[in-house]
Amino acid sequence: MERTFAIIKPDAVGQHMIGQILDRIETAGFQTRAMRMARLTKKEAEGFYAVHREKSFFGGLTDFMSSGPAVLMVLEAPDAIRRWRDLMGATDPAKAAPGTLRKAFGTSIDRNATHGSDAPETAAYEIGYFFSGIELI
Ligand code: IDP
Ligand code: MG
Repeated sequence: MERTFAIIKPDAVGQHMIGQILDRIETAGFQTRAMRMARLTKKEAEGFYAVHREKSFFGGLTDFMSSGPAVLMVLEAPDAIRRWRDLMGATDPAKAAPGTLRKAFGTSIDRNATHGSDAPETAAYEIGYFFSGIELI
């Protein structure tokens, strides 16, 4: 079993897509080990995306991620990191495959509905950034 960290981003929450995205997560066979809603502060978003701090889109990305409530989740499944990224689709919804979440629910590369960890080390960092061990059920 493997765990990954997922976010339903503020664009998708604002468009009332939480339920549809959770339905897709459960239908795909992921177990939800932790979940809560939060509105990130700008500083929390900057810490979460610290790996991107030199990128041109960092300011816009962290503004967006702190612009409204998001759903933070720990998902578990065999090969969860790769399987959740496959279900999300490409970063840019315009390039995401049909049937993926970003194709269905994203509107642009900076409003792409969901987040997923990209490797075991980032999953461990991201899970620990938002959840303590006692919250993982
Ligand atoms: P990922 O979310 O698919 O792992 P990353 O490259 O880690 O993609 O980028 C983090 C987030 O930053 C993306 O989900 C997207 O919202 C945003 N982003 C990435 N590249 C761009 C860009 O070129 N312009 C604007 N936003 C971007
Ligand atoms: Mg990434």
